[in-house]
Amino acid sequence: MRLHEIIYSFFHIYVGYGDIFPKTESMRWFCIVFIPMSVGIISASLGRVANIFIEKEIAKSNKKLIESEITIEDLERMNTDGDGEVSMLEFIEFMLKSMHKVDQNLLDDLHDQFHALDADGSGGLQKEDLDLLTKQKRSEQRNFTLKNYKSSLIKKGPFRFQTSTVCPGD
Ligand SMILES: [Ca+2]
Ligand SMILES: [Ca+2]
Repeated sequence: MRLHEIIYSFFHIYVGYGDIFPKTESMRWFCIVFIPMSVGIISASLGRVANIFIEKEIAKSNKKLIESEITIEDLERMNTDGDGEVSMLEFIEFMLKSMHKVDQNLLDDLHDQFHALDADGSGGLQKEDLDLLTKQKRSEQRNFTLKNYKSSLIKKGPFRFQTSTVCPGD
């Protein structure tokens, strides 16, 4: 493998007209390994460079958002439950959405998960919620077992008593 062949392989990748191509067996094998590898490395490098610019822009935009003054309209938009004030949770959710760190679907899913865990509906998660959920789960399992037992009895058909064909007077 000669130096000019290695240089040709670069032209082969980046120009690719086919007028320059590897002639020796060893150079062909080198190209088989080198071409896919170099395409992968260059793609990854370009991706990283692009990410650096994107991250810089996002950081700049987030800094601008944090430093910006909050208006009455912002407060009204943040106050999602309409109780007249912005809670810390409402503020954080609003800022995360504005920074494109979360979307509304993810927030909705998290709200649903919280409400499902808050079994007593107190608005907070306590040990009592977990106890209540465990009891509900056991009760559901018991009902499920009972329902299965009933349906298995129904499938077997009506229950019949054995009646004697012999009359009592005989
Ligand atoms: Ca509120
Ligand atoms: Ca609770």
